[in-house]
Amino acid sequence: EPPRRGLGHVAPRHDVEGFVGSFMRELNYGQGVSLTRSSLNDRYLALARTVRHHLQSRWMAALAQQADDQAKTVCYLSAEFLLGRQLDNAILASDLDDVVEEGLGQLGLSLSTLRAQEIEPGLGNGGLGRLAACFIDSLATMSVPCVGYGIRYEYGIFRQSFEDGWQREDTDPWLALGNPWEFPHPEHAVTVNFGGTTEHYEDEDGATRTRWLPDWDVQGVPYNYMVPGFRNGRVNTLRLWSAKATRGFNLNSFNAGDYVDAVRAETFAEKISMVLYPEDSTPQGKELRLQQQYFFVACSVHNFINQVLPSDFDLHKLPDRVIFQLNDTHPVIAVPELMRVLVDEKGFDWDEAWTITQQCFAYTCHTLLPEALEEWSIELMGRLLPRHLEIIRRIDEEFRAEVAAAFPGDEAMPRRMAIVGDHTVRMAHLATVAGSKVNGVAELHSQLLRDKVLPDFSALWPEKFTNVTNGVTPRRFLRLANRNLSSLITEAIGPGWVTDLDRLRELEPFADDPAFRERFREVKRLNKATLARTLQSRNGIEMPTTGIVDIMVKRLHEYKRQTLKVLHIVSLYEGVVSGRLAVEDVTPRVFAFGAKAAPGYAMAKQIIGLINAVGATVNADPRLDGRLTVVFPPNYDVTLAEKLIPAADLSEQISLAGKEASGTGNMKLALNGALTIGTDDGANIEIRRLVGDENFFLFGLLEPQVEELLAKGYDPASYAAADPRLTSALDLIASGAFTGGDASVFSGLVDNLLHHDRFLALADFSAYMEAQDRVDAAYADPEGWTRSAVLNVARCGFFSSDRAMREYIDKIWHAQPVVTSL
Ligand code: 26W
Repeated sequence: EPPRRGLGHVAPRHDVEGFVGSFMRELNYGQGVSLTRSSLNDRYLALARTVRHHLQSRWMAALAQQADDQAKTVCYLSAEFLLGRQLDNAILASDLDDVVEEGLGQLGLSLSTLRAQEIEPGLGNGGLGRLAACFIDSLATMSVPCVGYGIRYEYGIFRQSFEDGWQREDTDPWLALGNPWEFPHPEHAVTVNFGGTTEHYEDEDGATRTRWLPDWDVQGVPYNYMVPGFRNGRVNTLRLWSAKATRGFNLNSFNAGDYVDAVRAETFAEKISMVLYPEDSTPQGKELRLQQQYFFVACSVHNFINQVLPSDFDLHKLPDRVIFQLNDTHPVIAVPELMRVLVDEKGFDWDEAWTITQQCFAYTCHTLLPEALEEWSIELMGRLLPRHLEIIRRIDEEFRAEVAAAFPGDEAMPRRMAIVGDHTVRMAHLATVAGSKVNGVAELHSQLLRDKVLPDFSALWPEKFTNVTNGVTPRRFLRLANRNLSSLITEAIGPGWVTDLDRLRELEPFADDPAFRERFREVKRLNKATLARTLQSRNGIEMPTTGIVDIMVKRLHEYKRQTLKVLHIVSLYEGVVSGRLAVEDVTPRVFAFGAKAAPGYAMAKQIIGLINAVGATVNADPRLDGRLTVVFPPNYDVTLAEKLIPAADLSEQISLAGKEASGTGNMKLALNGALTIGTDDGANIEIRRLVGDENFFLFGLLEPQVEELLAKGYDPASYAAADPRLTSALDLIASGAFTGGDASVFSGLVDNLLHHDRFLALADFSAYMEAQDRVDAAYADPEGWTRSAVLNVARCGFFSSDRAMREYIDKIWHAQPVVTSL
């Protein structure tokens, strides 16, 4: 390829010789070491920088073009982006696989050794953060202008280890060895204000206006990340903000003579982006978290308006050029922030600003748990963001007047719908009032959102509510994570599926081809062997590679019901030990778990302790003849997911119906040829409809039945009494059989199940056991099982995040793809 000096940059050479030269220059002059003296980390960094050149050159072209064209940009505001490792995705996107493999080979280096050196950016908790990463991947691949905006946490999600089976948390110093994927731009730092008071004043035209007199500030320094499309020449930007003390801040204290105070001020300011909050369902109402939220949102709004848009841009036309998508309520403070900028800083009338603001936002809700809906105390909001609280109050007053007019005589309605409650600001209400659209993340979730979570709002504005079922990126979770299956698919139907996942349908006829099925089984065998090697070297875990690989990977939460899975395992164990089951009749299985518990969630940590205790006992008991194995590798993350998912035969999606908003692990597993055992919940419903009842193991109460049971009074002990297997399993746990005879360790957990069981695990136990019998029966017929597995792959194209993005574009954003000239 010739250099393209006309664009102001030189494209790197896309051949082996060019790669080797560039790699050696990075090693020698970037890292300052010779090949012979270089460490593994030196080599990884040199490789990463060599690969990134190929994206950078596209990136510069994309940025130059973005400034020229008038396209609408999607600003995806998210407190979390759970990206996973970058190297392989960058190599894939720039079509460098062969060049890198060959080039490193010439130097006597191996790609697999170097890629293992990368520490993944764990800047998210789970589903919501990973979804954001999938969405920006799809938008880049579809050439839609998008900027992802978030926080560059210095410490991502904690590192989990087990001590005697109990979770221990350590910090995640992911930046310690250098990060070749980010580009800091301190010259574009944004000042963010906090605290203080507001005052009214008269402007030149005699109008009364308000200004904010803050009493402290920090700087947000942007760090840009490349978000490459799949071989389409498009590279979008993810802009993560890092907090720095402002110079003025330090100087004031310094002049006052207190040097130590000045240094303290610095750490105070920089604390804002220090650490990701590890709760993913129960907001803690912590001041620092509100600071984080306002910090990144204020930086992002400012950046888009003042640094991305042309300087002469007429802000009346803002809705033509931007949509701010709110990833749950975490960035909702952006709503009063945009109002403040338009009204206080740009001199807009209130009504005019509100009309614009409402068109610029849309809100995605990711939960159904009432305790997960964020509310901030009025006192805290007033102390930290006094002007924003005023703005929220005015929005609230006008909104309540609108409600009163729409429902005359109904006095309870405006009170129920209020944004500002007695003591708190309800962020979901603010998001719903401000957003042009509100969406849930799977069909059932969107319906329950309308009917149960925000019924008054959907009565007032039925057309505001919509559904977009989640999706996952086929690049990372099929093409990269499962190269064996990808090759088999491509051999059968060509490579087009990578960007057009519906084409997996063309695999359907192969489900009836015995030779194809045998090759499909060979892929699973290889993937299981790879997983076993990974677990061995990562944790010294011994994993058998025969039998059903039965996987449950997701955050630890009672509603997701890892306990139900444990009760199944304990029941099988108890059955064999008591003689109720003949060991020869037990289908060999590996039960694999991956799950982190929020550090403050005591019951979740108990459940982790229980899984490990049961695992230790079951794995060591010779009476089981090695047929049941529990593996629970610590620190489940995106990197481990990419190894577990391709090896799975069975996908456990067993949340209580009506509680899991969507799930996305369920999609990744089905797409990789695992069969699902699942409840009628979240996206499971859509998976089952697509793959067909006969290729899905459904069990459990339906959502309306859950409601009914709870309404008439749920007595978990009666379910335990009604199923002797359940009685025995609970008794065995309570007896101390898994804790060296100490009955006290899990007594709280068992009591909770027998007397509270908020998520109806006992009510669904018998149905779950019966479904697991169906699984065993199906697995006994390898041809039938493989046929179902192939059909799962063939029929899950719908769950591509490309499709999800198309729906957001059509229903919510009305944005257009932009053609990047290569
Ligand atoms: C601490 C407050 C809090 C509350 C909720 C933090 C984070 C959350 C998230 C909304 C939790 C979350 O990740 N939800 C998951 O979002 C996925 C993507 O839409 C869904 O697939 C999961 O079902 C949902 O649990």
